[in-house]
Amino acid sequence: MYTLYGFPRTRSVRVAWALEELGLPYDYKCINLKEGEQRSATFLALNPAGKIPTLLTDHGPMSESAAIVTWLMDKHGQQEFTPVLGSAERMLYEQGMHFLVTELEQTLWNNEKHQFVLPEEYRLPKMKEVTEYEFKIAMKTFSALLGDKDYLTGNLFSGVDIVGGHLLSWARGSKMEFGYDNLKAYAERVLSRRAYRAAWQNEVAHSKG
Ligand SMILES: N[C@@H](CCC(=O)N[C@@H](CS)C(=O)NCC(=O)O)C(=O)O
Repeated sequence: MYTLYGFPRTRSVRVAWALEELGLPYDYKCINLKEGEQRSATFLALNPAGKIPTLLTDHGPMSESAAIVTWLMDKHGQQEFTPVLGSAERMLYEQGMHFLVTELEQTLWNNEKHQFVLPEEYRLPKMKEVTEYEFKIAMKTFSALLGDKDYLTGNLFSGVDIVGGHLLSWARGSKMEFGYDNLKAYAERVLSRRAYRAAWQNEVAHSKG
């Protein structure tokens, strides 16, 4: 059984969501980021970066949320949640995943880093304006990549939509508006999935215990 180290309202929901979609049971261990538990020696032994999500697998600990989602889907999802390697859909999957984590995510992440994540002496007030500008450009690309498809690779929901859906929910939480009708409909479609709600609720429930 997998063990997922996470904390509510973070990227760990991506991994919990993938596990829920796949119907895999997992142990959830809350690493309280507010109390600095990610910097404990025990946790650093699992992930030297001191970050969640971290997934304990039969092959050892794995980090990087987007990679974990793809690995889990490839291993357990067969063709349901992950397009076949080398297929046209897999091309769209890889393109979408890399765009999301290297282009779109960075605008949201830098926006937060310069407001409350970085030590105060490294925060640049101008970055809010810069990241909002870059966010708009990235959303234009996201809307174009989705086009009139239901999901990023076509008709089937896959791991890349977990990351895409999570980023749209993150954008809403950061009050970053996106005015594209196809993205609004996509956000509803993806974020209304049972597995997403279950993952979210499970993380919140464990953080209180
Ligand atoms: N690229 C990594 C980013 C992981 C990351 O930055 N996680 C944050 C929570 S969303 C974290 O653990 N922060 C704690 C810290 O940096 O001290 C991923 O996608 O997994």
